[in-house]
Amino acid sequence: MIAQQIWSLIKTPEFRLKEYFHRRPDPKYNWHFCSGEEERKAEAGHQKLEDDGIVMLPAFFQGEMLKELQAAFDKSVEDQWCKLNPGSLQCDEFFVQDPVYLKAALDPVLLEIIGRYYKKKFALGRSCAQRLLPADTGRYGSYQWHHDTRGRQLHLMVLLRDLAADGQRMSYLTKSHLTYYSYLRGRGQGSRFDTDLREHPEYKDRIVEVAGPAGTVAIFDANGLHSGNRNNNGGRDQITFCYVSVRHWKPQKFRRAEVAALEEPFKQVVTFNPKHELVD
Ligand SMILES: O=C(O)CCC(=O)C(=O)O
Ligand SMILES: [Fe+2]
Repeated sequence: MIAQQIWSLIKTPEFRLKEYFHRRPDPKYNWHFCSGEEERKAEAGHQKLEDDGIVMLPAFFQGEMLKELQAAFDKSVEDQWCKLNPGSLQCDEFFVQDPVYLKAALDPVLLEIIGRYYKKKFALGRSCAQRLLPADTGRYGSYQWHHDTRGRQLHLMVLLRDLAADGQRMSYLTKSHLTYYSYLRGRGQGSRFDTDLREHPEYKDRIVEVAGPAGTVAIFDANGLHSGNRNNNGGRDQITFCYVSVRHWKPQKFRRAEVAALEEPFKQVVTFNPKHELVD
């Protein structure tokens, strides 16, 4: 433990410096994804995200778009049992399965909020479609209070079915996105914060539940503390898009023709990921 603490003392300034540069806006970046009424909606959403580390957009996707997302999702997760997470189905490579996923991930209002937050280039760095079935209550993996140890990074969660505030929702501690945790607290067990939350019952008033009607969107900075919840109160159908601006890229496959049809700066939200792959 002493060795780890010494290592943390050495490493923390280096990581803080990296994070300082990561957070610096790029004055040349042009992130304008929409205008008029849409831009005003995005402006309000961005302000909330900046203040709280999370913005909830209830029933953001509706009508045909929501139905298409639900139908594509049902197919993507079918039989995709996840070994790491009991009682769940998961699919990580869905952009090639149905164009509706890229349409949702590149929604102009959502990208405008994200662009205003990063103020520099970003792209889809990881994505996941996940169905949680009712399960025993348990605290493990992402179902404990944690931050994602990637510094400032935005995740966008789309709820595809109604989700109750005491169901298998994700909880987020507002205003915790501004804290920069030491190297030690960003590693392994150290990055789990269940004890901190137990020791501070007053934090309860700051918790936002990612719940609501089907089509609800939450955008949150995964540097802030958040926790999934497993329980028996219904399931959860959700798509998560992670928008990355530095380092934490995962390979992502997209349809060449769909990407070719995109205009800047939308195209960049695919191609700025150095690990993106275009397939026919
Ligand atoms: O699915 C959840 O409830 C947790 C999600 C999470 O930890 C994340 O997106 O970083
Ligand atoms: Fe997380």
